[in-house]
Amino acid sequence: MVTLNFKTTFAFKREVAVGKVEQYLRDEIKNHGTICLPLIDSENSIDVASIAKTVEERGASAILVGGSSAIDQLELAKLVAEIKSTVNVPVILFPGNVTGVSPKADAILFSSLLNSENTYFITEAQALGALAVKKYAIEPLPTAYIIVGEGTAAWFVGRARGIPFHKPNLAVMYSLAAQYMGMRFVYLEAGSGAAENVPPEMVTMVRKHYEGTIIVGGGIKSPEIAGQVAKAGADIIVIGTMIEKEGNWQEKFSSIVKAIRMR
Ligand code: 1GP
Repeated sequence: MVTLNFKTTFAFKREVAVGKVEQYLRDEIKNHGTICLPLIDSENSIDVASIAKTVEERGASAILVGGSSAIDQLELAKLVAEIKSTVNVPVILFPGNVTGVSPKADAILFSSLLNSENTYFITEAQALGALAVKKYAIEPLPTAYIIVGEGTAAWFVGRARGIPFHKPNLAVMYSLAAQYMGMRFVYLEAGSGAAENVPPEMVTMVRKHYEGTIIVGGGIKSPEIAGQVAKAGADIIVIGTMIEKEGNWQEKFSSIVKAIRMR
């Protein structure tokens, strides 16, 4: 009887390994080549409902909500609910800490900051947040978060030993390790508002070796750069600061979506 129980458990686990949101993202990537996920920072954004509606109309495949310094959980819950009631695309949490878990979201980038020097950001925050993710039935997307470069909030808060921009082989090593640990997403992060984006050459190298979904973000503001990063092999491009800071961001957002779609 015990053996049977184990078998049942394992079979069940295999079935739920890829959830609805992950499957949806895979389909979107298959249909479009590279997709765009705008990031709405819960601390900085005003008029989130209208931003969410606009990005959805202009081709966002899902919406990320979070930020490395987000600490107000009530505010975050309100924001997620507001976005959920406005758009049909999935709302995915992008937490910088345990405070980034919020009940109404569809999924969460359940991330380990692999190149942090502090174990809190590699396994401890994850352990502290895991039960809440389960309780709220948020789909976890197993993600290796890898910080490239230095000087950004994510780098500072996460105590990262940033991968030098000209050392793509280090990014490959971390990405392969992520794959061997079962992480189906790698997020190459230059940091929000970074002066320099993750170099396309680094993305190309990671693409050559890593078999999961590659997310690239930080400092991507123009269709040209977004197009280069997509062509290099990114599956998902994240755009945050451009939406927050640029006056005519709507047109630019559409151009970015157009530039990265290869199918
Ligand atoms: C930050 O990668 C995201 O975590 C987005 O970066 O704000 O620079 O677009 P930007």
